[in-house]
Amino acid sequence: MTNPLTFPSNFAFGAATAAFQIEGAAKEDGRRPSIWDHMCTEPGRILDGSDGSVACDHYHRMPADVDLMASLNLDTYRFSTSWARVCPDGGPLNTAGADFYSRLVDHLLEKNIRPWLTLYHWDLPQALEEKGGWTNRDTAYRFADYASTLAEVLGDRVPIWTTLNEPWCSSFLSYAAGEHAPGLQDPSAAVDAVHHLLLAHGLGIQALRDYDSNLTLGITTNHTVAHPADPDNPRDVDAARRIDGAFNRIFLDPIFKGEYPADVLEDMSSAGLGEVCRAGDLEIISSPIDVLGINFYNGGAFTTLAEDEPIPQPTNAAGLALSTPFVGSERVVGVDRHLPHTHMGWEVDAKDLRILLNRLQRDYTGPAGIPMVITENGAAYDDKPDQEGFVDDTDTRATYIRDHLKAVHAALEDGVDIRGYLVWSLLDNFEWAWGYTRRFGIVRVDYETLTRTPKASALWYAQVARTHQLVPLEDT
Ligand code: IFM
Repeated sequence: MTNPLTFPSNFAFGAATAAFQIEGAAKEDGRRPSIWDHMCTEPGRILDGSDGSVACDHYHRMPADVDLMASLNLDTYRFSTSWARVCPDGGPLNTAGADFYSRLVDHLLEKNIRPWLTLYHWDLPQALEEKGGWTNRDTAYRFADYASTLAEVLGDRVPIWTTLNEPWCSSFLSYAAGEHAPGLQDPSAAVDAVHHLLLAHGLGIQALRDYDSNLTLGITTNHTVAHPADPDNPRDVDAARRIDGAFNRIFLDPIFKGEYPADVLEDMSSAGLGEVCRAGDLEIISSPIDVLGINFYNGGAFTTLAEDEPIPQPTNAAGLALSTPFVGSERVVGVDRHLPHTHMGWEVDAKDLRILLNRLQRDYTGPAGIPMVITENGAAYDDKPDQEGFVDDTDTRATYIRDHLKAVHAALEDGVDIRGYLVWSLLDNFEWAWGYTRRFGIVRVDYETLTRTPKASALWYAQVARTHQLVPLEDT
């Protein structure tokens, strides 16, 4: 029998969540509505018609949830703060709201769990959306104020800060496709949002750096590996180039190279990418960071439809008509690679993660001399609990995580500087347009009783976190 793969002793093993997806307490202690509260009131937006008013009730169950993390041997917990709770309506500090995060951080530190804070995981205060949201340049400055305000409260105890989670989702999926809040279907709004989100990131980094130059600062971006459906077909090669541009390079080139990629500017010229960029913005956006967070779920193969082929009509989870997320051509579509799929319909191919990590180090983090951390990776499966509420997800979620950890290990052996892996997610939670119908947790949440029950994946992952070895699944 071969020895299990071993990770470095200082490699972080943890879990990630986001405020809107788990907290609930939507109207407590001065919290005001976010764009997601608003989105949930609109018919047809959320598959099961649910909302975030209770979610996992983490706001009231936080100490027990932290104890649960400790029992699973997690050394790092990545959470997001709700802007609408900390600075309601995008205004000044709401002490009662910020106190929740102060208690969370204290509890984590008591349990020797490193707090990793994400400032923006998609829940913009609705009051700011009503002034244009991310299409309004001013939102970037309000974000910097929010970053400084929260640094005054938590900067003495939180060592790692992420500005934005997955700006692709908060721009293209939110302002062009219309699947995510605020649900617009306007490519011009989306490309303006891209720029203002990047500007917010840069201003946020500067504000946090001014507060304390010793903080570890970064951003989390979600990436895909775009394969041409047929590498010998120039149309497919071009489709893959566009997807790579729209998902990967449009964010990473400004952050690491201080420029938008020329081909993406060209692809998205009809929507006006870069038109809202002012002198000095790209210097702000490329302010140095200390770590790049990578969220990875799937790669894909792409082709360009011929002129006479109809463009498929995208819909949201509930069947509502959407627009394409916009990659500079609505004719670019994904091609089925006949791989296994998760409950999200996303194909599973862990090899793509290794390819991605090598590429990102080569093109971005290597030249900048900074490490990466996998800030999200995991999978939704249609769990079937037994009578005690226990889910044996050994053959599904645990296998997915094991295979992706193998890919991370392979990338480490390739020489890629990766410092940790945070599973998405600690708990089953509100999966945006899918409501509570898709379960990503390694811990099951019974939404009737709010009872938490670690799944087989959690018990196995706890052993990996404790030993830093990829212990065989059958040993759990
Ligand atoms: O649930 C989301 C999370 O909020 C951001 N990254 C992807 C996850 C799964 O869709």
